[in-house]
Amino acid sequence: MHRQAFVVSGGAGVATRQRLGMLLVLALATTIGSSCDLLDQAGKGLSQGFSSPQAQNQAQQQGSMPGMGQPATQAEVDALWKALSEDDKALLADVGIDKSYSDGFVGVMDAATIGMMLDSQLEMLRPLELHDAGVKLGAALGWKSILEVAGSDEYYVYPIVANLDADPQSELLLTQDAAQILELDGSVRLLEQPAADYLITAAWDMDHDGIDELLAMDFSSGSPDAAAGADYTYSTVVLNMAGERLTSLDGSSDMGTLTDADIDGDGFSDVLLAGYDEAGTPQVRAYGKGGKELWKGSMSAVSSTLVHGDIDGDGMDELLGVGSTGLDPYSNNVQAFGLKQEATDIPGLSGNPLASPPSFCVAISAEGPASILMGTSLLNAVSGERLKLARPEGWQEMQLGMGLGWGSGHGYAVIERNGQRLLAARIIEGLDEYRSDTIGMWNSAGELVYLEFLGEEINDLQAVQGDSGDALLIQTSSGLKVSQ
Ligand SMILES: [Ca+2]
Ligand SMILES: [Ca+2]
Ligand SMILES: [Ca+2]
Repeated sequence: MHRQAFVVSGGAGVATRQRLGMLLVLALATTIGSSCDLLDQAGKGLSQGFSSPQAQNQAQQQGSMPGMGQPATQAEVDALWKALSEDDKALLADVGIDKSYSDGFVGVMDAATIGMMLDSQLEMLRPLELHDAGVKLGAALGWKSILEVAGSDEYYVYPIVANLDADPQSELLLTQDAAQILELDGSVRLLEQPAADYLITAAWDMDHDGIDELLAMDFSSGSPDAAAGADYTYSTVVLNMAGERLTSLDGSSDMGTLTDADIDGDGFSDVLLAGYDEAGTPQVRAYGKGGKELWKGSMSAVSSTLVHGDIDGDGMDELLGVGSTGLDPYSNNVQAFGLKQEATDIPGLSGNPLASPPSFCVAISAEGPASILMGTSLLNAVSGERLKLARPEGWQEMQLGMGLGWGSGHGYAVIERNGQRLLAARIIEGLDEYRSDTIGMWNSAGELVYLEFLGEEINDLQAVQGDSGDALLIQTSSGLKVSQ
């Protein structure tokens, strides 16, 4: 596993390496499937590249689909390389791509695909023009840097927001080779090391004493499981802070773990494991106090973020998903699932072919149900009414993006500030852009009440409990910062 380096970050090369890293993620994502959640929601950085319409048109005009055409000749590769500007060649050289590297594709791949690869590399490598930094609307939050990272180490910071001790402030659990606890003041201590066969994946207060226990994958439990499409599945165990095993949970977590849904409405968060049953069918299981199984649903989660919230106002959270018969998560069969209410249609969403996939549930009003964030609108699932979130002045289009980091946040949070509940999100100007340097906040009327251009790109954003109430945690290319 990668070793994390807690050192001061080193200057200008960082942004370039970040986008190169994103490119690798992009290449992986496009291999897996061009309609996955990340691609739809993360903007240009992930939606362009091998699968972009322009790229495909280009490929079709030349009579070949990517990777499917006649292998390129030396003359074709020479021409591609000759067409590059000297600046572009220098950018490529920085990441080890030179003429001889391109020559390696002669006879291997068609010219259109090689051209697209170079183009998408360059797209990532060219410097981003960020907005002029500053707070444009609302009283400045102010940011305290609590962790600085160097280079590609940003991709390995995986902060799990938890409460691991007696004080009410959040701690961040950083799990790499060794688990470390990062306090919001920036101090770090080591977690008492659980057995080496465990990988901590989440924190959850199983016994309702206000202090989280730890969820971990038990690698010693691995078993061949061809039906699930994976080589191995691992059981999920609950550990105390001393690393001792308290119990194990039956469900698998291959498709995600959620620890902030209250499925039974008892006021405490339950844990949801989204994975597969023995027959390979997508399944979600919910566990409450003491690890007792509360609910089991055969469904495919609609997205990797496991969208959930009390959308009907009955005090119990629903999970938004597609029934197990819905093979395509975007088949617009999104329904609400939950305790005693499996597969309930959502007005304005279920069966609506024009509806955006749900990305987050927002409990922003003092009363009533949580709204569902779809695109840049909030859907009231009871009335079917949609509320459009206001755009920053002068912006023609806006995307609310899920986090690009490998962290557990989603690029959204609901926080209380000056007695008002607000939706906070990482936002991107335009539909074809990916510069993620902006934070916006909206009130329950959909009015934009805060706008800040951070001066660097934001990978992820989530809520934490700070010294004086709710705060925002952001993950940028240089590390972690907390609002003051
Ligand atoms: Ca506890
Ligand atoms: Ca509960
Ligand atoms: Ca409910």
